[in-house]
Amino acid sequence: LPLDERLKRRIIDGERNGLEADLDAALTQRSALAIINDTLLEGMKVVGELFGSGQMQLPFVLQSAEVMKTAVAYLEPHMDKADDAGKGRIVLATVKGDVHDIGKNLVDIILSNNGYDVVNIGIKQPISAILEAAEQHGADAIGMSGLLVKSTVIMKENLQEMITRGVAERWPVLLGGAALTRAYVEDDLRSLYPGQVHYARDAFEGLSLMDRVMT
Ligand code: B1M
Repeated sequence: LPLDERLKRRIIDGERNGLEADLDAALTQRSALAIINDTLLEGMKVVGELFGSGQMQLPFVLQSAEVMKTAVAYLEPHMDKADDAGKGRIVLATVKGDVHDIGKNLVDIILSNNGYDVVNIGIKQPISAILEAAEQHGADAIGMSGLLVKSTVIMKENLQEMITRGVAERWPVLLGGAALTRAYVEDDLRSLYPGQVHYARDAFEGLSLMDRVMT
């Protein structure tokens, strides 16, 4: 198989033997980010389709996710880093009940490499823990990730809780994850939330939103 196909297959098959050598070879041709976006994420997309249609079982999805994580960790040091540190601080979490963190961790990498201080508090985080971290670390914004349809409901509840606690206008909120839609965030959630709430389709939109809310 050509290198690019082979790397994609490694994600789909959850095969990590020889992964580093293939990544090294790919790095001589393309940037780390291009490898992630154009190849590895394409592999994850196929995994999602196979799982969704019942052609792949959960343990294999987990293996694919592990190879994806290994690959991203291997590529991370090769990514471009901006010199402009200290642009602002964001608390990042996957919401309560949701374990998906590959997307959240990519957002962490992209923001960290572009001058933001990211406090990544992990998966399955209830709103109380998110707000506590935001308070404790003096965050400028809050980012919530969630991939399950259920998580989109949790995000709405989280915003409601922020209203109840009187902190809706304190932190701009960025939301992302595969089950969300722009319309849900920008129409439904915005209509009930007095503070800033933004939808990020991917990590780069997350970055441009952070640049926007920090100016
Ligand atoms: Co799960 N899973 N999973 N899974 N899984 C999905 C999400 C699913 C769509 C698969 C499917 O059915 N086709 C489906 C959800 C269905 C639904 O809710 N309607 C699903 C399911 C059902 C489940 C379980 C319930 C399965 C089960 O147990 N029976 C279970 C849930 C457990 C739980 O959370 N309580 C489960 C478990 C798992 C694994 C543990 C095996 C594994 C996760 C491993 C891990 O993350 N550590 C896993 C995986 C890998 C997937 C798929 C295949 C891939 C997800 C992924 O990493 N994509 C996924 C299929 C899919 O998404 N279509 C699926 C790559 C990643 C880079 O994309 O996270 O979307 P994503 O991030 C993007 C953007 O969304 C955005 O930026 C990123 C790109 O730049 N973004 C943000 C994300 N967060 C952001 C935050 C921001 C800004 C942008 O600012 C704050």
